Amino acid sequence: MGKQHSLAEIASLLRGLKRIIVLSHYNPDPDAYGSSCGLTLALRGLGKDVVCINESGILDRLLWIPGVNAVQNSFPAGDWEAVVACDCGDGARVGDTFKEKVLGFPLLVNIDHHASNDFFGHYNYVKPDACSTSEIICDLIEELKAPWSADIATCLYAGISGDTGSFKYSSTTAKTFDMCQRLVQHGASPVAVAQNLYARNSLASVKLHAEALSSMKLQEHNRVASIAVTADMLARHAAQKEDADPLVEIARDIDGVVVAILFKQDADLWRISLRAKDARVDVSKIAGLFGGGGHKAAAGFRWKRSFAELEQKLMGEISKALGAL
Ligand SMILES: [Mn+2]
Repeated sequence: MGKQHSLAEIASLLRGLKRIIVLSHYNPDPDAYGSSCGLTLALRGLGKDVVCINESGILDRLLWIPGVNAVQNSFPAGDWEAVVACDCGDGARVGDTFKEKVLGFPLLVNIDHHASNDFFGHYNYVKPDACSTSEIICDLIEELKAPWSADIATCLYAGISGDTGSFKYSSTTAKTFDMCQRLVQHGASPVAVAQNLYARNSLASVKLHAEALSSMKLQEHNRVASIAVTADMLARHAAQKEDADPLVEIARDIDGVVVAILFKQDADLWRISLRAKDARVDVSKIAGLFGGGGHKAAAGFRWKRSFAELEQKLMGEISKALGAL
C-alpha cells in the first residue's frame, strides 16, 4: 500500500488540518492509550478540534492515563479531515467495527513501531526500532512544536514504561532514557506511573496466582515450567481471565527455566501462552505447529481437544527444541 514518510512530512500535514480523529488498537495497552491520548492533547494545544477513539472504549484499569476518560468507542459523525492510527501493527488492529470506516477514510495516517506493519495509511511513519509508539509521538510533538504539559508527558511516559516492560526489554536504549528525562522535566512522575502500572493488582488476582503457582510443574530438568489455570480456579477467586496472564512471566523468570507455558481454560477450549528465555529457542515455531504464532520469545495458540493430549504433544515438541541446545 502506502510508502514511508518522514516525521516532518507528517507534522506539516497535521499542522494544516483542523478536525482530526486519533485512534489506537482495540484491547488497548498503555502504549496504545498513551500515544493516542498524548497526541490528542498535543494537537488540541495547537488549537485543533480532536476526538480520540478506541473500539474497546475506556478500560477502568488504565483510566489514570490522562485523556482516557474522554475516549469514545464509536466512530464520530461530522466532517473530520483525517484519521491518525497509533500503535496499530496492521489495518485490522483498528477493530472490526471501525475497520471499514477507518480504512476507507480519504486521509489516513499510520504511526507505529511494529516490524510487521503493512503501511495501511496514505501517510505512514513506521519505526520498528522505536521502543514504543509513544516514543515516536514524543518526536512528533517536538517536530510540531506543540506546547508540552504534564498530562502529555504522563501519557507518553506510561506508553514507554509499558512497552519496554518497565525498561527491561532489549528495545530500551539510550534514546529511551534521554526521552524519559525530558518527559520527567515536563512533569511525568515515574513513581506515580510505576504504581499505577505495576502496583495495583487486585486481591483476587494475587489469590489466583497463589493457587496456580502452588500447582506449577517443572519438567525437563527444571528447564520447562508450566502452569494451568482452570475455569474453576478463576471462579473460586472471582478473578478475571486476564488476571492469569502475568503467571507465564513469573514462570519464565525462574532462574534456569528456558521455556514457560501457561494453559488457560476458556469455555470449551484451552488458550496456551509460551515464553522462551534463550534466544536459541523459538516458541513461535512451536506455536505454529499447533496453528498459532507470535514472536520468537512470546507466542501462543488455542487447543480444542483433551488437556492430556495437549500436554503430551506440546512437551514432546518442547523437548525436541531443548534437545538442540
Ligand atoms: Mn506499542
